[in-house]
Amino acid sequence: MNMKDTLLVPFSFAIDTVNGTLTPERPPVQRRLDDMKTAYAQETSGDDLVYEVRQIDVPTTNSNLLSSTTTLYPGKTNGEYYMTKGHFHQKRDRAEVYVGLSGEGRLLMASESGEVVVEEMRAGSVNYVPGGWAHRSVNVGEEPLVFYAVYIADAGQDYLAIEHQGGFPVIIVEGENGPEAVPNPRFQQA
Ligand code: PAN
Ligand code: ZN
Repeated sequence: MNMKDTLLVPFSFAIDTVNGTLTPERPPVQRRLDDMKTAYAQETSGDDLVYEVRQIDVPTTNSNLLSSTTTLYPGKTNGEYYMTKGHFHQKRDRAEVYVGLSGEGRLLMASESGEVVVEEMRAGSVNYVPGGWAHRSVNVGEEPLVFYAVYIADAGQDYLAIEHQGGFPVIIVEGENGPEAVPNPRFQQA
């Protein structure tokens, strides 16, 4: 590789760990209930803001690392906690690291053959998402869940595969002893 063609100038950002904003500012991508009508076990709608993603752009090559903050607001729709859409990476083998900054959440991970792993997210948690695992984060607390994600920049996001199988194998609902993972009635193994 000719480094002269690919040499980037180093740069730095500061993260506000309570609300996920970046300095210098990056415009957020916003997802509202209306953008995720079919993501939940029961169809939902409304203009409530569910989450915001602020991305630090780099060239989307496999020699760069893309990173972003996600601010996932607290709330529930039909008993299900607010969550991200969730995706496999378009390039299935691309891994990702999530670093929890504030709030309380769960990270749902599911393989293409339907295996499920649920991990906790909070300030200081580090979750490793290996290639081949779809991932969705869920806010189970009363404050915004804020985390920083870093992944190989050519990964891409495949949302359709998750939609086609009716979501993840489990959903996170409020149980008697707090948040619990229960089977997703809409899930159909691909
Ligand atoms: C994250 C997610 C972010 C939003 O940066 O993209 O939390 O979730 P959705 O992309 O599922 O809407 C990530 O996993 N990037 O690959
Ligand atoms: Zn991802």
